[in-house]
Amino acid sequence: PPIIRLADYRPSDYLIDRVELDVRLHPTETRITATLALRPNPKGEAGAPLVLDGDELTLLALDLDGQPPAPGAVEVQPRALVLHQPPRRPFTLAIETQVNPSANTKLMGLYRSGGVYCTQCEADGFRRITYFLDRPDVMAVYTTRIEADLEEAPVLLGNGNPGQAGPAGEGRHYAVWHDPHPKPAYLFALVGGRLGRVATRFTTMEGRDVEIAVYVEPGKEPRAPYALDAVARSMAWDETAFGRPYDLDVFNVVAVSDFNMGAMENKGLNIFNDKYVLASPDTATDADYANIEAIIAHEYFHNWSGNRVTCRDWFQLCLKEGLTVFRDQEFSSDARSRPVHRIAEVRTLRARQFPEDAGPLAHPVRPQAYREINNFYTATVYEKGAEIVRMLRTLLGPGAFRGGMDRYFAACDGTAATVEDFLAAFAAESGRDLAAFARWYAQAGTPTVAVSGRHDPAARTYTLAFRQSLPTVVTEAASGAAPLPLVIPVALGLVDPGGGAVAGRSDRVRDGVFVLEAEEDSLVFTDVDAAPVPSLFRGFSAPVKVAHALTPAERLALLSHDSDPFNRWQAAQSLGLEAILSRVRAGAPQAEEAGPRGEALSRALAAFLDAEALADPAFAALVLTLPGDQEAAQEIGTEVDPDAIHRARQTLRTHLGRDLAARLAALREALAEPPGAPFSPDAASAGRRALRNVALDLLAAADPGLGTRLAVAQVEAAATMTDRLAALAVLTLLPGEARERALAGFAEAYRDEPLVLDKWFAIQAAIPEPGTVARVRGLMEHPAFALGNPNRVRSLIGSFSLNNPTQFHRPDGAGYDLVAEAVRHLDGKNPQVAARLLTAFNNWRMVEAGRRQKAEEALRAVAAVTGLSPDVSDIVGRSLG
Ligand code: DPP
Ligand code: ZN
Repeated sequence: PPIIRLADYRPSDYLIDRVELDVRLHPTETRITATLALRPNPKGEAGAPLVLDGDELTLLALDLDGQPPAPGAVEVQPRALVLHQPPRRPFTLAIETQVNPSANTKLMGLYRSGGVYCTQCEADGFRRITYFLDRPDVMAVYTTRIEADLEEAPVLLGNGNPGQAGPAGEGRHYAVWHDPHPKPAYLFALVGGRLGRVATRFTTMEGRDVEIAVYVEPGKEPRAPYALDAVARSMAWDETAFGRPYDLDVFNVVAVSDFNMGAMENKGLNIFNDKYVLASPDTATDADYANIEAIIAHEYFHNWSGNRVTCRDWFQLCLKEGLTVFRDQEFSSDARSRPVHRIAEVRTLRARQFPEDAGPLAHPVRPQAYREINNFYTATVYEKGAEIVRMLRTLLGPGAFRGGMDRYFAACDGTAATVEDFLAAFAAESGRDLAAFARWYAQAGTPTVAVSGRHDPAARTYTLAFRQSLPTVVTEAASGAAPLPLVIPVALGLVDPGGGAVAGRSDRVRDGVFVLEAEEDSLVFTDVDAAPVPSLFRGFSAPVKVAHALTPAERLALLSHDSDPFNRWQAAQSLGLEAILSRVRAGAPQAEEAGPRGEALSRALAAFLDAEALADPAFAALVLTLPGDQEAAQEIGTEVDPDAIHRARQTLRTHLGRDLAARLAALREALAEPPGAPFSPDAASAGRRALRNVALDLLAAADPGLGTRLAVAQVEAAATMTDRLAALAVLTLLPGEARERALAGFAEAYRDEPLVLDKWFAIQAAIPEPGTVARVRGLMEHPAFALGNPNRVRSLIGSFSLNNPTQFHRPDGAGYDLVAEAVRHLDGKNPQVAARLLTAFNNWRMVEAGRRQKAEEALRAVAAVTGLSPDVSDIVGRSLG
């Protein structure tokens, strides 16, 4: 596919003010009449041909101002409809197209999922419904008439507010929807089908009475109230936190079972992957509840950050996604525990965004070029994009940040905006020059900040020296230019190793934040009597790697005495990571010893558990969880041996499990749920379950016999899916008959629950044993598996490639071959999901030479396939590039 560059952006030559759609739904022959009110764009080129985007459309009829266009004036191309010499005044085009929703396996445009008609138009699916100027800076007011067979599709939903509805003859009926807010085509949606419904009402701060409804597969209504309530809570929160009210009379959410993404923020009609709507204690884990809440909030918040203010072009994707992730993170932090949520955010960033930023798919938060925009819905755009907004708030303070947000919404409401527009609002509000800060959007790669501290007892000063170093990232999507220093907010404090108070002061630290703007800088604290331990990047105040050599004793001081919960957790993580790395670097497996860092960690965790495990179980569960294999691999960076990392981490787990056994067993007792206790998905209850299950996991690592007995008992007696699945996951690490029996029993119990079987697929795919490749191949033949369903594919193949480093990176290449083969099969059906799967190869250059060669062979085999989709060919090209 050709490359598209930000620098080449030009306004559209034509604009569309109004769209009237008449959609006659039919399983294989859906007909769409689009009546478009067009006019030349004063900012475009006068007299240019009108080029409407189209993809896999059958054109049935075309009228220009009520007449067939002159012969030769129209050209139908494979991916466009061209009108030569269009009128130089406003004009109307009426276009009739036909599509086949049942054959649409790409799940872009109009398709059928479990018999329900639905749409997905972001980024460029609307052109698969009708010919259109399918770009986000063309915004129109839509009126949609939907007609369908009454039996097949009694529910008909569109964007905006409902209008007329009624019978349409021959067993058919219709409904009209009108959306008064101008929007880009990617926010268009319609739904038709047989659906169950739950509903509630919400009155906005402006007094608008809104009906909120969640539509699900009939019979699944009892699993919808949690999502419904999350919508109402999101509406209330956006009013309080950002002053943003809802702006239509209805807000509809529809759950479908075949969906490429998590969910989609179509105006007034959010369409969701049912995985992120349906919840019951017996089918959804605590993590599912948290995700549902977060994604409902995310899509709802897009109504302002994305819909009312949309993006000028797809390079600005972070403008809506990074900002909206930040907003949903804040919502979840308010609804749950802020420190615990912050740790979860950072774990995601490190597990997904840091590796992306370190490999061939690295790109700036605002990429400079792309070939396939669907491949840029990435951890960098979303998660690093959110971190940039968070840094802006840290730098400006909450007052100026909120003021800047208000200005942004006021200035850009109803427009298609840019990152520059966003920053301009904060610059105007705060009076600050944000030009250097803007580099965060343009420079790819994870910065490293090296820090060293020096205490001068005579002068009673403590000096911290900082140095930032930035990788030069040369990829297609990045500029490749030498990086310039970033503006890095460093939230920090000094901690007394004994737990006392430190009096030190520096006038360059404001509200606990020092701003590092130059490549090198240093900071002097006065009145410091004894050498303190610096607590740096509190709350993870910037998305950087910190190079700061601390002794185990200093890390322990932070774990025990820091006032910042994030850095307390970080201290335990760092100790764990150093313990893993020192074992890996030592090479020989040194029997079962944990090494000095492992010993230190054990002692620290014992003290921690004694002092406060029960005070905040969710936090304690995170402190007890070692950094993952992938994080250790990132730290090593080159010639990685995934087996060595895995062994080192397992040994450390075993060691911790042994040292802490009595405490862990006592915790399980103390946290046991009384029989018959009512279920609550709230953060406190989830935290107790999490700590109980982390305890089980470590106990099982230390004593497989005991672990098997406890886990089998828990699988059988569990009152929640959280407990049942956690025990089953523990069992998957303990080879033997008990495991296979438990897996078979689980499959039998949930045979009619595809979303639960997804969890069953996922944990089996993650089993770190050589038999797993064959197991996964076997599961691909399971009746519940379907290559056409993205959730199934992600659960089985995605989990294998992302959660099973030793088997994906098998030395014989069988893991790579499995994934590459799945990508090839899937590409003909669903290129977007195929391309996403292939990104698992992102860090292939990091592994040792033997594996590297196998990975390259697998990638080259994909690249050699003729007729690859643009999606997969883009990923494979950049991965090998
Ligand atoms: N539906 C995706 C999201 O909300 C893309 N907009 O992030
Ligand atoms: Zn989003």
